[in-house]
This record gives sequence, C-alpha cells and structure tokens, in this order.
Amino acid sequence: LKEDVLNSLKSETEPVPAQASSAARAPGYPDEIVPLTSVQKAMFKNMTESLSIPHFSYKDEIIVDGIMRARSEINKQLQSSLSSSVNKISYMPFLIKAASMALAEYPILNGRLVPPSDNISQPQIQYRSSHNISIAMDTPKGLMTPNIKAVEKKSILEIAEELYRLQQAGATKSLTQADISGGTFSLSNIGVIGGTYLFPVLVPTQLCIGAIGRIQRLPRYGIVYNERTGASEEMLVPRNIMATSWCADHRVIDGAALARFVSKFKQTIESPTLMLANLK
Ligand code: CAO
Repeated sequence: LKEDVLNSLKSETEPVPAQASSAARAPGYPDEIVPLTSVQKAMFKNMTESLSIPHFSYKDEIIVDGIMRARSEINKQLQSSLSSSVNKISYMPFLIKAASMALAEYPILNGRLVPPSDNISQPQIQYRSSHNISIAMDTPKGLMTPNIKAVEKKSILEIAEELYRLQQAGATKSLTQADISGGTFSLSNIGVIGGTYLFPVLVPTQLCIGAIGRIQRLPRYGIVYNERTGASEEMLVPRNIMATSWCADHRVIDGAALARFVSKFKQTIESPTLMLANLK
C-alpha cells in the first residue's frame, strides 16, 4: 500500500483529495461519487485497523514561554549563519527532541506490539532503540507521515534540517519509501491550522501518538516579584500555553506509564535548560 501512496505522490493525474475546499464542490454542483485517492486508501486501511486498538487518551497543557525565547534567540543566530540549510526553526524540532528524551526514559512507548504468528504463541513487544519520529504532514496530496530517523542522535538544528527536507519533499511529491517507512512514534502538530485538544489515532505499528494544539496566550497563576511591595506574590500572569493530547495502546501501555512519559516531555519543554543539559 505504501507503494500506492508513493506512486500517487508522483502522479500528476490523480485527483486532489476532497478537502473542504469551496472551489472543489461549489453549491449547485450535482452530487457525485468519486473513488478514494491512494493516500485516502492508505488512511482508510490504517485507520480501520486502528479501530481494533483500545486507545487510552491523556491531555495536558504545557507552558512554552521558555522554548519561545530559545527559538527566537536561535532564529536570530540562524539569520546571519551560512552553515545551516535552514534560516528559521519552528517549535517542532524542540517538541521532537523532547519526545525522544522522554522515550529514552520510557522506551516501551517507542515499541511495537508483535502479534502472535500462530494460535499457540503469545503477543510480544518489540523494543526499538532508534527513535524514528513520524510527523503528520498536511501535503497537497493529503495526510502523509514521513519520519525523522534516529532523533536520539540528532541536535535540534539537525532535526530542523531534516524536517525542512521532508516538508519540501512532501510539498513537491518527492517523499521516498525510506522517508515514510520505519516510524516508531508519532507527533501531529494540528495547531498550525487550529484546534486545542484532540483525539489522535494510533498507527497500528506504534504504541503512542501525541498531538499539539494551537498555542494560546492565556492567564495563569504564577509567583511574581512585585517591585512595589518588594515581595514575591501569587498573581495572574499571561502565559503561552500549548495544549497536548496523547493516545497510547491500552492493551500494553497503562495510564500511569503514559502520564509519566508526558510529564517528562512537559518538564523538558518547560525548561529548555534541562533539554540543553541532556543533549548528547
Ligand atoms: N500553535 C501556534 N502556532 C504554531 C504552532 C502551534 N501549535 N505550530 C507552528 N506554529 C506557527 C509557527 O511558529 C509558524 O509561524 P511563524 O513562522 O510566524 O513563527 C507557522 O505556524 C508555520 O509553521 P511551520 O510551517 O514551520 O510548521 P511546523 O514546523 O510547526 O510544523 C508540520 C510542520 C509539517 C507539522 C505542519 O506544517 C503540518 O503539516 N501540520 C499539520 C499536521 C496534521 O495535519 N495533523 C493531523 C493529522 S491526523 O489527520
């Protein structure tokens, strides 16, 4: 089926997926039945298979003021640097690296359930050492999920360069079989488009997926130094909040394991210094 997807990416003749585009189906057009595109066929197969997986869902909000500052400093440097193929990075490279750091502590979430090969054997878990993080990508041909390989060995800048390469490949229909196969864990940043919390659906060969909502500036209580009184007080302060939604395969991942993994992810994102200290 992956071959179908790759062929469809190269094909100029295949219809563009029926997105909610007013131009595609304007009022007054007659009803029409159309076949699925190859990308939709792949989605149909994977998502139908995924229905048999009991999803455990978990949501939390993360304060991203720290990575916003770090990103802005890095971007200032990148604009005057000639050594990198990117001149700007988004939040994704930080999120991808933080996920890999949390996976290093909770490796089961990077695993795969191996179904029994016969009626006698038992299911098994394959622990995978390489963090190949699949990124849900909104491409002109629909949803594609290429992955960034061996994230555990990459710097934030290297992740940004590989993400940029995959985004360009997605946009120009030149993603390869190697780009889309071998993913071990997924992240989906729908917040680029909108939304806050969602219910991401597992890829059948993975045990966990995380989804990112739109970052919002919201009031939250914090301890702030008050210059007038000379004391630290609790008061409402504006914070940049990123809502995150996670799903794990509840057949083998319990709620506490997912909660601990997400807490580690959150701690790393909320303290980029911690991320720096743990970079290899
Ligand atoms: N909230 C608010 N703004 C966000 C954001 C978020 N969660 N994520 C990114 N942005 C901003 C970026 O900062 C950037 O703005 P500036 O350039 O002004 O800073 C802008 O949105 C565009 O970012 P980008 O194109 O560089 O995207 P990215 O690296 O953050 O994400 C990718 C890349 C591939 C994840 C994204 O383009 C994409 O395709 N997302 C859709 C995923 C999807 O369809 N999920 C559903 C899967 S299930 O059907």
